[in-house]
Amino acid sequence: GYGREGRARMGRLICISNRIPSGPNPSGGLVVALHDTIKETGGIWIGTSGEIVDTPDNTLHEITDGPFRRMAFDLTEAEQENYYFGFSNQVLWPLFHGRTDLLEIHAEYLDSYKEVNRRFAKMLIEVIEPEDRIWVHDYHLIPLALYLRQLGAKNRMGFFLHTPFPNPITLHALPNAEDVCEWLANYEVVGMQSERDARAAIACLTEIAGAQELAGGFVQLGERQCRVAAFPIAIDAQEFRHLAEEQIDRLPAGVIKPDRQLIIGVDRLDYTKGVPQRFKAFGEFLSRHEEWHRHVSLIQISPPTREGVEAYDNIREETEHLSGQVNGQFADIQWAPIRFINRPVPRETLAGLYRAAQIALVTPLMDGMNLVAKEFVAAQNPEDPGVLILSQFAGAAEQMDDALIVNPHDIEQMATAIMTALAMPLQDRRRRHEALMDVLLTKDVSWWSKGFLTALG
Ligand code: GDG
Repeated sequence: GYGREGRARMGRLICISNRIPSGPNPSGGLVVALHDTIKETGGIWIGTSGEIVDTPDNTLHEITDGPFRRMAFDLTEAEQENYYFGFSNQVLWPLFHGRTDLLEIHAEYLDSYKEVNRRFAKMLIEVIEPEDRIWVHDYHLIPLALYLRQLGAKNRMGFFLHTPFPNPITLHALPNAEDVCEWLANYEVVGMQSERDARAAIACLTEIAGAQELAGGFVQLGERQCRVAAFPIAIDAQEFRHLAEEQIDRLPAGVIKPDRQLIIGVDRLDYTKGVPQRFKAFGEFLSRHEEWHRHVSLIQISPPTREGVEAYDNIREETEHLSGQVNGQFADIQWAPIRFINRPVPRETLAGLYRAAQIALVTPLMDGMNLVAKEFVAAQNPEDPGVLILSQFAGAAEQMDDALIVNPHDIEQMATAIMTALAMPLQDRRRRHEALMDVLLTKDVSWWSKGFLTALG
């Protein structure tokens, strides 16, 4: 091998993400998708531990509990600040979602981002073997392949981006836009959530880095050739449907009320998710339709994330203000139109709520995929399904065109869509649900991981 791991085994899958899946029983879509392949190939999941230390690690440590092998390293306080909250979440996250107005460009953020990726590569090279396939996840770790190659790694390496990828004009807002292209070109496979993002990545590679576009999504940059393609991430729809069936009867009393329709929104409290626009649209709907007062309410579940970052504090204030405003304008002693919940809800409850709801509002301004859209559809009762209102800017819209597709910037159109959904005849709801469910069952999470791993070879 490259390192001290000993005898080379055949083709382990080494899965790499910023945070390793935590706890003795890690869950979540990605874990479900990759768990089996990791186990079967004797693979490892490697990433940061979530612990903060004073002196940086120089070797990966084993996480001993759990169903598959995991290794981790700890970040220092400064790395957490600059690599994670800084470059990853105040540069790349807003940039990739088209929010150049929120960019915080600072040299120390970029330096730390590169440094953490370099340090990670040095620790990895000790662990990986020539036959291993390496699958790197998400925007925190884009340069990893380049740094591993600089240390001599010749492995097949794939990268999957969970967020959108910007067009060249937007990427140019980054002083080192060209580096990002070069980083990407060091993978054999660059996976995007949607065709939109795959096209954008190819445009950036050619226009910014001067790469040559070849047939079949292949791109040549200097010595390197990589394939850029869309691999839309998915859920285990079957499992989620069962969970929802079982959980709808276990919802706390009072959640479902006769004579009251339920609209649901579920999003990490993030400025990309379009929650302010959603609240405004619901307010607009209520001001148009007095006959619906007391007969419909919106539950918005928004657990806080990335707290302490200014843009996140601001979105929290803005959404609290707007929900207060709508409630102030329309509530009476029996009814408040919006229930805005700023804490995480257990996954089981979420599944039950989706099934209890007549409408889901999934209206991000920009989103890589959006799994809430898929979970809502999977949770529905096929005999009497609810209606998905979906932003055209969610990657999910490419696959889910039987939803009611809306422009989240167009408040009036969204208000109209709420009315359309509430009035939609059963037959129409069934037809749309069937078509959507068909996509979810054929293109499920194992279809997704197999697709990527096949491309990786
Ligand atoms: C990124 C990309 C891409 C939310 N609140 C609670 C809760 N959730 C769960 C949802 C869903 C997940 O979190 C959110 O996934 P999304 O896909 O909607 O959005 P991001 O978090 O932004 O994810 C996105 C995704 O990566 C995967 O590639 O689709 O585009 O931005 O599963 O159900 N779960 C629980 N309580 C909550 O309060 N238990």
